[in-house]
Amino acid sequence: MWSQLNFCCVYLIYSCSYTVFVTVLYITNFLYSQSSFLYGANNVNFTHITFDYIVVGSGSGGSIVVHELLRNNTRNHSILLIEAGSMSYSLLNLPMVAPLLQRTPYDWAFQTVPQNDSCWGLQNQISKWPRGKILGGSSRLNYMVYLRGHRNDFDSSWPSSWQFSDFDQYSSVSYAPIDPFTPLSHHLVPEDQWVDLNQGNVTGYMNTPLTRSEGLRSCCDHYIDLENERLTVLTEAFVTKVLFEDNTAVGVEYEVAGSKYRARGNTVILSAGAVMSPHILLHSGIGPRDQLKQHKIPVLLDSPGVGQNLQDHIGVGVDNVAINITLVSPFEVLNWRHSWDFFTKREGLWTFGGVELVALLKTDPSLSVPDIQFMIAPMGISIDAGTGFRHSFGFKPEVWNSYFQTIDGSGGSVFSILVVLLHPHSKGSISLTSPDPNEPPRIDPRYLTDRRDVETLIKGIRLVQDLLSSNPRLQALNATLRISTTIPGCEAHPIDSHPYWECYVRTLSVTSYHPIGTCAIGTVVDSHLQVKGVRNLYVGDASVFPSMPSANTQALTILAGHKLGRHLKYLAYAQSVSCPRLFMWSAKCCLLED
Ligand SMILES: Cc1cc2nc3c(=O)[nH]c(=O)nc-3n(C[C@H](O)[C@H](O)[C@H](O)COP(=O)(O)OP(=O)(O)OC[C@H]3O[C@@H](n4cnc5c(N)ncnc54)[C@H](O)[C@@H]3O)c2cc1C
Ligand SMILES: *[C@@H]1O[C@H](CO)[C@@H](O)[C@H](O)[C@H]1NC(C)=O
Ligand SMILES: *[C@@H]1O[C@H](CO)[C@@H](O)[C@H](O)[C@H]1NC(C)=O
Ligand SMILES: *[C@@H]1O[C@H](CO)[C@@H](O)[C@H](O)[C@H]1NC(C)=O
Ligand SMILES: *[C@@H]1O[C@H](CO)[C@@H](O)[C@H](O)[C@H]1NC(C)=O
Ligand SMILES: *[C@@H]1O[C@H](CO)[C@@H](O)[C@H](O)[C@H]1NC(C)=O
Ligand SMILES: *[C@@H]1O[C@H](CO)[C@@H](O)[C@H](O)[C@H]1NC(C)=O
Ligand SMILES: CC(=O)N[C@H]1CO[C@H](CO)[C@@H](O)[C@@H]1O
Repeated sequence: MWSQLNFCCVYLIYSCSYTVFVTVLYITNFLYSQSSFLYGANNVNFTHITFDYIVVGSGSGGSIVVHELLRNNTRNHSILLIEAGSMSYSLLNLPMVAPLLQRTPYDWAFQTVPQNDSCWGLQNQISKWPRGKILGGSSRLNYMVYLRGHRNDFDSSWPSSWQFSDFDQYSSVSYAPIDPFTPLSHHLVPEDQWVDLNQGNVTGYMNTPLTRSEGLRSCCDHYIDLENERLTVLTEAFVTKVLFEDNTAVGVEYEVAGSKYRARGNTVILSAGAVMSPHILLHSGIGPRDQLKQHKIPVLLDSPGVGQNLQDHIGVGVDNVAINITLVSPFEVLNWRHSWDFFTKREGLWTFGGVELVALLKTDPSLSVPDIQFMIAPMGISIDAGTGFRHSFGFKPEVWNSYFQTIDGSGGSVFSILVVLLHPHSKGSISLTSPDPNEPPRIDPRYLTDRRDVETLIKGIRLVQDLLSSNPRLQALNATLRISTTIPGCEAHPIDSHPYWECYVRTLSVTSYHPIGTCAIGTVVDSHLQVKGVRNLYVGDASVFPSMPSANTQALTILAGHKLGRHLKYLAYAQSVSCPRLFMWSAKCCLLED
């Protein structure tokens, strides 16, 4: 009775605040699109100008490309940045609001095709793929984790010009580990396992490094110098294809409010993300010949790799640990102290991104790179009584009711050690559904189609069990891995058996939002990220990675943006002073450039 009353309160609080917030978002978005979609220009038709660079997409990759092209560039290059979403504004800098942006106009809200070997607990076995549709792209929806991965990630699938040390040489984005937020930080981790994971040569735990500054979200569009007069930013403009003269990219075609326009540029950079960059290439006639022909798109270049090699991180373990204290209570959002802490100290729940601790671990010490990541949150997705997260992931009602909603209404009696598969063997693809670029692409990640991926995730769950059973401070909180006899479809398997965990993994695993690889270095682009087989066209986003980093993907995407921006500057510099080709990438020329 008491717990039902409690549950109703939580439900009411969250559904009301969610509705209010989303209404505000819709109104703001509407006002923005009415007032102007322009920054630094008077119209949306640039027929008579040729820009030096056109950058498509302002996400983690595109923002940093623009930042590099403007930074210390004395040659007055003109840049047109075209973004399909609208401008951002300061409310959205509050880290706490990020999950609420999903399923709003700031989200592309992509979906995969139904999965056969995974997503059994999701409606129609479809995985929802939020992606940012706003200045800043997915860096505005993400949880701000800044992890670089492991030195050995740059294996033989990468060209030798990509090294872990590039992070030190190029990256100018600032980040810092979050201060311990709940007692979990002190209870969970054995002292000898605290490390700085961003050194790239260790395994262990740390308080999550975040791209956050003074309690506010501070990434990637933050680094775009919007006041620079050499930059024109066009928002709410949807790029449909790249324009070519022979094999040379000369501009893009885009749509604003239903009308088609063209812009000319000497160099075109696609930074539309791992879903949309291959989509734009395909609609430009660059892709697997048979697929283009099937959709009656004239073939400019047969490039079989476009859209292939799709990889994503999936994780299992939301709400997986029961505990007998409350770490973050659902009622906490109403606590006036958090607004006080925010306005006076830039601390507290409003500034919290959700992930308090991260770990990189090896299930076998002989591995050259970590194969499992833990993302540890001091709450479960049941905290909002099924008003938000449940729909963002798309859990089936019966799965929600039998696994998540069984947690009593106080909600705080659970937290999450999300076990993430770092290097999936299963690979999928992005492909055309129609000759119309406004139709979203077909996304098939083929999650868990390779058995080895299931085995690794089960080993990861065993690591969670080891952690919980070996740590006296966690035992003092009676922390136990939740094992449910009622997960639909898994009831028949003996509790805690291998088949039980396989069923659990295939039913409850969810995306951790890291699609990559669909315009990979080696097959689609060269080591300088230029599209092979055509001229003056580059890709600068998460789609260029041939393989997964042992980390969340934004740090590596930012690195790709830096490397591409610098390369283009060097190229322009070398052309203008006829720097000897041999020395083009040498430190000397770089110094002259900077
Ligand atoms: C909910 C969520 C949480 C995440 N959490 C983390 C995290 O904590 N840490 C981490 O490292 N990573 C995280 N990620 C992943 C990370 O944000 C992405 O890997 C990264 O932002 C990808 O950058 P990108 O430049 O490839 O694409 P995006 O950032 O998605 O940028 C693509 C941009 O291109 C625009 N665009 C697309 N198509 C067109 C078109 N046709 N015309 C014009 N513009 C177009 C889009 O609107 C968007 O702005 C998260 C992602 C999500 C969605
Ligand atoms: C853009 O401008 C050019 C020339 O000024 C004109 O021919 C063209 O129709 C315009 N496009 C649109 C969609 O208004
Ligand atoms: C760039 O612009 C500035 C001022 O607009 C001008 O003084 C300078 O000569 C220009 N540089 C080049 C290389 O064109
Ligand atoms: C799932 O399996 C069915 C039946 O075997 C098949 O028709 C379908 O194409 C498969 N779906 C995917 C996404 O592989
Ligand atoms: C990891 O690298 C850092 C600096 O790059 C170095 O100081 C440290 O000793 C290395 N640690 C190990 C375990 O190799
Ligand atoms: C400890 O947890 C187990 C399993 O969740 C539960 O059965 C038991 O009652 C708990 N004990 C205490 C003292 O909370
Ligand atoms: C939590 O469980 C432990 C172990 O069962 C018990 O000793 C402790 O008193 C419990 N704490 C609370 C707050 O219930
Ligand atoms: C040589 C030079 O001008 N370097 C500048 C490059 O830009 C950064 C800031 O963007 C300055 O701090 C450097 O001085």
